[in-house]
Amino acid sequence: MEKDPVLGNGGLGRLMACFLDSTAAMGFPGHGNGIRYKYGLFEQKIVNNEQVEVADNWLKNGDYPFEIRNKEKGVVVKYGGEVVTTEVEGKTVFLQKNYEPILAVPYDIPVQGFHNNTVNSLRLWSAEPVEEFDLETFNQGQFLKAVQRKSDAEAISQILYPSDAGFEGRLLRLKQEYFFVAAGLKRIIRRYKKQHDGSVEGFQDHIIIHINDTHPAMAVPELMRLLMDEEGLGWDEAWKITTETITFTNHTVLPEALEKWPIDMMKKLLPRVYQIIEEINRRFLVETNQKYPNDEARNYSCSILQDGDVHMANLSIIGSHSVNGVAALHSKILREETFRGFYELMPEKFTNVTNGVTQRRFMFSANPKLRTLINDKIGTEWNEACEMEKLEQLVQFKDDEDFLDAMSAVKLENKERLAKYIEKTQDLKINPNSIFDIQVKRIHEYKRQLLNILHVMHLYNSLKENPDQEFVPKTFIFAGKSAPSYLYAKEVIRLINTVAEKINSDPDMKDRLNVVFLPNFNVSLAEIVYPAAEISEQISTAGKEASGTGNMKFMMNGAVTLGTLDGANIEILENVGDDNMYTFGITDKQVYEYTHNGGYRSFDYYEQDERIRKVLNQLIDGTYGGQPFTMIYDSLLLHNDSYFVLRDFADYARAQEEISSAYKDRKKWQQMSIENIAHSGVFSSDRSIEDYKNNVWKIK
Ligand code: 8GP
Repeated sequence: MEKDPVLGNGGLGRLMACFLDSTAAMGFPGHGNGIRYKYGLFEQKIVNNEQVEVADNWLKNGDYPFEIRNKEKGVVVKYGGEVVTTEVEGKTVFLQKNYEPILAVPYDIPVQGFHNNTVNSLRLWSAEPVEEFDLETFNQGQFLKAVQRKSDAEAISQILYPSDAGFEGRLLRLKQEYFFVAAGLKRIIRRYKKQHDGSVEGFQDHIIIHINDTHPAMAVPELMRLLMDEEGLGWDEAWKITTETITFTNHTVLPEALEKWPIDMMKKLLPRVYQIIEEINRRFLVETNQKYPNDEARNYSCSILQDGDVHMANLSIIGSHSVNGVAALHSKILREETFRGFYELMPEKFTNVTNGVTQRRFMFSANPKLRTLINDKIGTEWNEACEMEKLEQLVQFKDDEDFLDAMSAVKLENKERLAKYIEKTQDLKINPNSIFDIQVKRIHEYKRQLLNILHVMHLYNSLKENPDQEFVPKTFIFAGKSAPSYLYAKEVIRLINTVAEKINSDPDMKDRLNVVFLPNFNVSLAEIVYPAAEISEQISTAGKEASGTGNMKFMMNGAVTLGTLDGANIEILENVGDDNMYTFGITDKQVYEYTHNGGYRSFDYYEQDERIRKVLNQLIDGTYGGQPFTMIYDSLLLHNDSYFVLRDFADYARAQEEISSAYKDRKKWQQMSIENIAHSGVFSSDRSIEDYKNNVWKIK
């Protein structure tokens, strides 16, 4: 009954929820650390076809039923002030003075395993003033100032920044990042010492701290600080423990998402941490320049400090012993492009762990009828023991007509469930016998929802021009949020909803072509969306989507992927074969070539392809009424279409046509669906966690 806690933006946060689930299911002691945001990601409403953001007051009833507040485990986090050094027994000691103390209070949410006795935890930190009211200030009659302190403290865990793939360079964000890192590390060390006679010796043999993207990258200097300033270790000892403890995953290659903080900001907010960063960098550069004196330029490209900024990915790589991407192609791009300089210096650090998702939520729980049907056929072991690779046995029933019919019937029921939801929430009746073609994910130019909707506009044109054509009915379903400040993505949402309004109200389109935008995509909605899908749209510009995880959720529910050769789509293709997936579009190499050496002219595609010309003109000629979509039109023509939407349009339309004709052969379609389910086992997050265990964390 409770609201979904929406404490992340998209795939990055959801992946961690899956990983916590798998870690517990496999019986490993793995715990999460994060922030108990008072307001999670905004709730999305659609008003006049546009996204409107409403505050997500998920704690409005006071608390979350599954959390346990542990005030006695609170930790003080220190901001600002200055560092003073003194000599104590011949040793230099660093002290932070005149700082602002904030109390971090943990709320623990149990993470249960599956049919085992493991209960791990997700620890979310909430910021509070060290004292409710600063008595001294209060007694002096400065009531407002006292209250101000309280709200300044609470501001730290007030709200989740809503940008999925952009860097938020604000002071409050930097405070947030340090907040949960400092508090989390302090508790880990305290607990370790309690279990090891008050000493940190051997820490790295028992503890792994995994940096999930760079938001917790401050773990590197902060662990150094704790080990040196609070535990009295020397630099070399502390560095050995730190680097042997920390591992790092990168989740994106988009340059605008790579975090870099102004040195001045960092220095002021975290003076001691910044000193340590400087020293880490100095030593790194000395060492690499000595080892590779002829490669100074390359060595400098790996510097943590560049042009007045602290580069958090560089800090994470230098401070950890393992660096991985989240799908084979992504890890390759990290080695060859994004972190090439580092790869040349330390190739042994780099590895890949392809993402996965928890089948327990996205299949067992979301699609119980499918689970039961499969149990009847291959027994319950795959399900009870979570051995997803056993699903491969399904392939032998590919010609079992009764089984195919039963699978079809389950899919239809799931489609009807979604259709009912749409009717209830949008007062729109859609045809449950149409192809459910679904794209759900954050709205971003590189994910190319635009390509999808431009193609829908083309289908509409074609049906209007030639109403008697044979046409396999299709329902295109979209969902996803845009960052509130990402105006372009918001225009794409407006376009989708505007096109939907026009098509859905055209009686000629009834039961033939419909478009739906489902507001406020979240896990609860996802649970009824994935099981109902027949086509999974994974159409990002090649090289841009690190992995994608929705692609896996669709696949295990029997949807067929329509995708570019990007992220984990490539591995889906390797597993199902090209008879069971529709691929299209240019490759990451071609994208690289165009981006670095030119040769692409979007206008050529506008001139030469009548379908494109027509839909682009309709963006601005009033066909869809209201405000013209000038920003989109200009980006595609004037600014040469950075994400190659027009370049891939014809091939995408070709793939869509193939899908329509394949759908007519219901048996063949059902067989494709079974092949997808049967080969989805490797995309379980249990497999990802197994890979982390063996190749990254190296734990027994
Ligand atoms: C996302 C990737 O975009 C997605 O392909 C991948 O499946 C997911 O991570 C899980 O690995 N990355 C991010 O959301 C991301 O890097 N966000 C940070 C920049 C804010």
